[in-house]
Amino acid sequence: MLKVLQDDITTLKIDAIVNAANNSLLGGGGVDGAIHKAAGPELLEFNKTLGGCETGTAKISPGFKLPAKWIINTVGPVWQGGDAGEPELLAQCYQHSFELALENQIKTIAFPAISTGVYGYPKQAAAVVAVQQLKNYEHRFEEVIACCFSEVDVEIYERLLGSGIQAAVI
Ligand code: AR6
Repeated sequence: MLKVLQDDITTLKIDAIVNAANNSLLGGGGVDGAIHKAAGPELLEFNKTLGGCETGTAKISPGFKLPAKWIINTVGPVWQGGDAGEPELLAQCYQHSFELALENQIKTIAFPAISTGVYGYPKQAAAVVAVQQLKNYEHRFEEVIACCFSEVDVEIYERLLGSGIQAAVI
């Protein structure tokens, strides 16, 4: 089941939340800062052992003090105008996060709108990529949540879902 929520992702009591991190995995602003704050300093100590993360890939950490059991850290592309492979890299963030979730028997997972804050990816364009990937994988999970921070994001996701984007065969 795929659902759109307007919420602070750090409050969700589910198997895994996805973090829109940076290549260091050592924290930052936006959703990354909120997740580190809510998970506690053990997250930083743990992530120091991970050796960073390439853009478009993902690494997993325990949720520590979060209600969520796991954090899947992924690194979205910085928007550079759209001709630098941004859509492919963004799609890979969702794909690698989902694959890591499947490897770890995760059944319920929530994603923020990766790259659409500090990294400047236009919200609508990013949501097209996100919704396509969320639909591709939803049948392999009990619950997939698009966790939006703003009402504008909720409207964009709901419009796209209503417009009938089809899942690709994977
Ligand atoms: N819950 C859900 N969504 C949130 C939350 C929250 N608590 N806080 C922010 N968002 P951003 P990026 C939304 O900037 O663009 C960090 O410094 C936000 O409104 O967090 O991928 C990292 O360390 C937006 O829709 O991530 C990197 O350096 C979305 O999350 C860099 O920012 C993503 O915004 C990554 O930039």
